[in-house]
Amino acid sequence: MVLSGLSKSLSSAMDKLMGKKIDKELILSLKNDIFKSLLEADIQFDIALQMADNLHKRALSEKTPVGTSRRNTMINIVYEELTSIMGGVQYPLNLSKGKTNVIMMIGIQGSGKTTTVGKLAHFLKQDKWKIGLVCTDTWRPGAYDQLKQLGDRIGVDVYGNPEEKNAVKLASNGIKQFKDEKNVIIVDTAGRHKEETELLKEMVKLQKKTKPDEIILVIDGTLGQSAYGQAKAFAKITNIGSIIVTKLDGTAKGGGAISAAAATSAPIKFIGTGEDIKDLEKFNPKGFAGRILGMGDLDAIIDEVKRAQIDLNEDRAMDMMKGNITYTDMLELFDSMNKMGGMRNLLTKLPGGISNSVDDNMLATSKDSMKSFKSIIFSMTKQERDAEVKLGKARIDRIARGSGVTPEKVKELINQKKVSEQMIRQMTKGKRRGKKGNQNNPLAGLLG
Ligand SMILES: Nc1nc2c(ncn2[C@@H]2O[C@H](COP(=O)(O)OP(=O)(O)OP(=O)(O)O)[C@@H](O)[C@H]2O)c(=O)[nH]1
Ligand SMILES: [Mg+2]
Repeated sequence: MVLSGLSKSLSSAMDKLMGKKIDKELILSLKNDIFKSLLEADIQFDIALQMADNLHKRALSEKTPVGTSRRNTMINIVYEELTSIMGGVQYPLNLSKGKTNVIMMIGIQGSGKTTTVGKLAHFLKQDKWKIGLVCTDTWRPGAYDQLKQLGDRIGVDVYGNPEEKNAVKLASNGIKQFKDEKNVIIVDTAGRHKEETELLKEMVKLQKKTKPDEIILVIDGTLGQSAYGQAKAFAKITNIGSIIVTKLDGTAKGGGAISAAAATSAPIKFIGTGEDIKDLEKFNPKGFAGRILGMGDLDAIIDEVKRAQIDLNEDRAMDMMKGNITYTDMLELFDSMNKMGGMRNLLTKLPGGISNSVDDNMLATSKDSMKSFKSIIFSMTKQERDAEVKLGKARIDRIARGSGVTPEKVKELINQKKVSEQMIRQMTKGKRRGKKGNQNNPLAGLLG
């Protein structure tokens, strides 16, 4: 598995959270363990430090939402921070239908450019793109033959001319040849040169001439920390749109190249995981972080924390239990009803088994009512939304005009807030006396 070392050391760091009280000391030791694991995987020092610090701060300050455990909240924080250093979200290639897209592949010698051109062509061909490959490498012996062989294997046309020694000419001739019949042209460039500055100059010229829609920097995943300087050098002179990290199969140093992406502010879009044409994977930071954390039940844990976060934190829950609901709470309620399978889910977050006292018929929600209620709440001032402010006739009329409803509808909402507060008070009182809450209470009012 890619980055298996990091995976192992992070998992054993997380194991320490099992069955222990998660206090300041444990959080500090988790932070230190994770920082060490990141450095061992060759993640760049500043990035590792930043992640460890963020993690530490969040672990100390973030409350555990009702409905999940402290341990799961910690796991979620580690997962989110790891995802963030991997680039956060997945980005697609910058290709448009109805035009000829030009991709230029750059990187130093042996990084895996030519192999990756073949892999990418194979990948895009499966998505029905018509592809042409252009060899502009005038330095590597047999460069054209290498690309031609790859093209033949996957059934893709290749342009090149081993006699021509001008890379820019090769690029423009190749693009000319393919521009009418192909919709993706991938330009392979040289990696070796007389010296590195000459190579970089050639890339600048090629970029000017070919005006690529996307420049992809190929970074060798086995490089470790030195990938950072290399990525920076290319980023300085060319407009890098994305990164492909190669050779992530069987290297413990992959973190170096992965964190090098930060030097270019371009996202990693693919990773190379073997020599075969099929060994190219779309890079999805969330999935990748998940695999590194390598916990079988990770998805379920993250899902549980997300659901709990959307709903209530402990303080709000306790306040609501006393029957203090704000209009902002009602907004959240409406949203969570939309997103997360409704009221029942929200009520299960309240302590005391309140949800058992609620009849399913009461939970049927009118979407129209909810929509009007939301726009009414949006027309209120922040203070009206968040604090106990009595709404007089003038304000009711103003809010009704602002939200395009009748004043009666505003009064309906005000009434429903009162009714819901009473209902919660009754239910919690009932619970405290060991009785069941009032079955006929007017929760249905709140729910439209
Ligand atoms: N294991 C593994 N090997 C790879 C991967 N990608 C490329 N290689 C190997 O790396 C070596 C160099 O690959 P090339 O594609 O020729 O590299 P290049 O960047 O085009 O090299 P130059 O044209 O000389 O600059 C080859 O032996 C490839 O098989 C990968 O993802 N995994
Ligand atoms: Mg090559």
